[in-house]
Amino acid sequence: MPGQKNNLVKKVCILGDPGVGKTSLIRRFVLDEFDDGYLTTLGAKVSEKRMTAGGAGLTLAVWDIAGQKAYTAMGPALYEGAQGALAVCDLTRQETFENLHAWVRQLRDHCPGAVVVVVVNKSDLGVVAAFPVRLAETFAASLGTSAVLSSAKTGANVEEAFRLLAERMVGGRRA
Ligand code: G3D
Ligand code: MG
Repeated sequence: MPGQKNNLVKKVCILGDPGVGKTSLIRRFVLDEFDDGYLTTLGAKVSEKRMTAGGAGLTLAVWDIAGQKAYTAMGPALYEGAQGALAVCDLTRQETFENLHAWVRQLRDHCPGAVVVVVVNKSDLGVVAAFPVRLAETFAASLGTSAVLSSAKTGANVEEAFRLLAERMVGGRRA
């Protein structure tokens, strides 16, 4: 069917502890395409963004965790049908990196095939880094994926993180 290739919709979740910058990253990425649809019963907010990846048009349905929820509080609805996730931590708080293991484990329990990209956010605060970025890179490598150092504040590497995720979901290739 003509155009079908351009109608791919991929569900992606933005995971990570409260305050790491999940909502800020989505706002930065989605810009004027921000969708205020609020699924209060599911505790999540969904924004849509059209983009091109791997030569094909696709729509990312980006699921943000509403409120200040820890991984222990997330139910299966967040993860159901997810094909990818950004696992986000905060460069200035080491525990947010430690907790990424639990976030990714929970995602994998529900969606074993989901593609993950590790995001170390708040790179603009690098002078007060609480752990070496190398640790996140090693963790990402153990998952067969990559780590991206981003700043939702300056915009650095935000588009790149989503693009890397989209390309890996579409192409199925290891990046
Ligand atoms: P969350 O959705 O993961 O809970 P938010 O996180 O997006 O709400 O961000 C939490 C706080 O971190 C916000 O500050 C936000 O402005 C800040 N923040 C997010 N990303 C960055 C970044 O890249 N750099 C810096 N310096 N700050 C960032 P407030 O003060 O509103 O709590
Ligand atoms: Mg938020």
